[in-house]
Amino acid sequence: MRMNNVKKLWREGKPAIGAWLSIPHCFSAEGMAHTGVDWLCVDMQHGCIDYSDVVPMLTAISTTNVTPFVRVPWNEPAMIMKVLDAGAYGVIVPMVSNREEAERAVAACRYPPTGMRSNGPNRAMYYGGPDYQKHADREMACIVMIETPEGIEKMEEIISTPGLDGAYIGPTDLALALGLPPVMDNDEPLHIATVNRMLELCKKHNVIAGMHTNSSKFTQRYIDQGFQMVMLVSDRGAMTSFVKAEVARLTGWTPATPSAGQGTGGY
Ligand code: 3PY
Ligand code: MG
Repeated sequence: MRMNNVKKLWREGKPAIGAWLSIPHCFSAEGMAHTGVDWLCVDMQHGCIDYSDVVPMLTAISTTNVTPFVRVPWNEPAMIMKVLDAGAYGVIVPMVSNREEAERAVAACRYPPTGMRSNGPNRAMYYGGPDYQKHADREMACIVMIETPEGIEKMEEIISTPGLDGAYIGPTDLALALGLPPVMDNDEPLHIATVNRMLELCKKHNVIAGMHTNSSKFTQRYIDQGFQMVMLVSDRGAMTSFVKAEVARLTGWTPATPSAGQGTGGY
């Protein structure tokens, strides 16, 4: 079976840097797969992406060695199993708040007798290989997001869930859960303290710590701290921030349409 290159990096104690896909197209996914990142995440939660977009996007990513993840819209076993069957090598499950919810996510990623994943790896077998079912439990990464008030309170019971590969922070939901404005690259002392507490618990329980950022500055900070799954930039954020910056450089011209919205945010 094809190895999960990101899990290999983690086993070697190394970080894996990723990018986020919010645009529902195989062409942008393929382009992002050629940028040098270790992993890409197709975002079904906040990206403009449905299941029928996910399949060609995973196919495009599989033209490279980049490891494909999908963030599912919610902690629903049916969708977790469907994206794994389509060839995702890991799932990121949002807003997991307690041990029971974390166990549900893990079980959806593992075949019986360990879990409850149903058999039917249709595209996954072309991508992974004919012995897919034999090794899938070892290669699939199950990552849960900690970003709700209950999840913050019950961080340790989530992180210590048997079979879990990692816990990933959504910084803006985490900020909201802490009563702060939803800022991505966040320097609020309470935010920093909560992030640090999660990192320590991940180290204690031997699971990888993941973090979402919006800049190389914050990506570097979290890698240096010991986070092993760090998200650098989204397709939408990269595209719009680049064009916005280039527009701002022009002189002798006034834009008829002022730029709207956030240029860089990568949810
Ligand atoms: C958050 O910031 O809450 C996220 O989930 C990032 O995608
Ligand atoms: Mg979130």
